[in-house]
Amino acid sequence: MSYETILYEQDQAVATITFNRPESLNAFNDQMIAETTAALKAAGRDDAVRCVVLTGSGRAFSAGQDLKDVRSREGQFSIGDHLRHGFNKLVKAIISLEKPVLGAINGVAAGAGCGIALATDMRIASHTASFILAFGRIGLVPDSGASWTLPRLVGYARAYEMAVTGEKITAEKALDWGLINQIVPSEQLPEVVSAWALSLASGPTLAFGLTKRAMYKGSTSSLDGALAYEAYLQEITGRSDDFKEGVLAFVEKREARFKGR
Ligand code: LHQ
Repeated sequence: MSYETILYEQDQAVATITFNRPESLNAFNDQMIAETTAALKAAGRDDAVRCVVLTGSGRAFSAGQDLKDVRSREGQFSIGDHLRHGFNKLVKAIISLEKPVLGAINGVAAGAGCGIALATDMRIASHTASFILAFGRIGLVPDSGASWTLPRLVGYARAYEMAVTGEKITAEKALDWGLINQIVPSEQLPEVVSAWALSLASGPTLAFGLTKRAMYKGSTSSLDGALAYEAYLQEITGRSDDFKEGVLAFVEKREARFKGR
């Protein structure tokens, strides 16, 4: 499939999706929302892909919704429908993708761009990255899942502070608050993200994918519910080739060679 607003590249078992509207700081128009969602689904269906990286071209990760586009459609546009048919599907495509999704946060992530960054499983940020919950600045509530992900990551008070101040959270503060996993100098971001992604892609992909499911479900269930769901999922991973290989590699005192199934 060919895309116009994103780049889709595959290196070994890692697919990288790059938002590619740098002139507007990778703001999302309808086409970029649809293409990103389609690319995530394609990566999900492709057994040769075992890790997905999301990043932006130029100096931003993404400045969120393309506000110039919104302005040009004033009066003919339902924001609720736009979310239901657009960003909500994109965010769900990240979260339901049963493979690790790494955010390579190369610059500012604002509004829906911040929501999308927070939907990734791990975030490696350049020292120039920042996070802005810009919605309140234009009279909106957080969307793209940010009202759900952000308080879980940083706690209610910090999440609410970010929402009502619209303040820019620097990479250092984001690390301190638990919004990101690591900061690297910007010139090293591609290399560090690639090392992470290749390492995740050589892991037991079935288990890594189901870990994501377990954690999301666990965050909204009772302890009993979580224990039952773990037992259910472990029955599945326990029958996998990767489990057999993992145990054998342990006994033989060597590195496991996982196939992802
Ligand atoms: C942009 C944008 C942008 C278009 C920079 N759009 N061009 C969902 C459903 C429906 C409706 C509404 O919203 C949503 C969800 C949301 O995402 S709401 C939040 C939308 N995003 C924002 O409010 C952030 C707007 N951008 C900014 O505040 C700044 O651009 C940041 C802080 C991200 C970066 O500031 P600077 O580094 O100073 O860059 P800049 O402002 O000079 O931007 C560079 C260019 O990018 C500029 O174009 P120009 O032609 O003047 O050079 C901007 O107009 C354009 N741009 N964000 N969201």
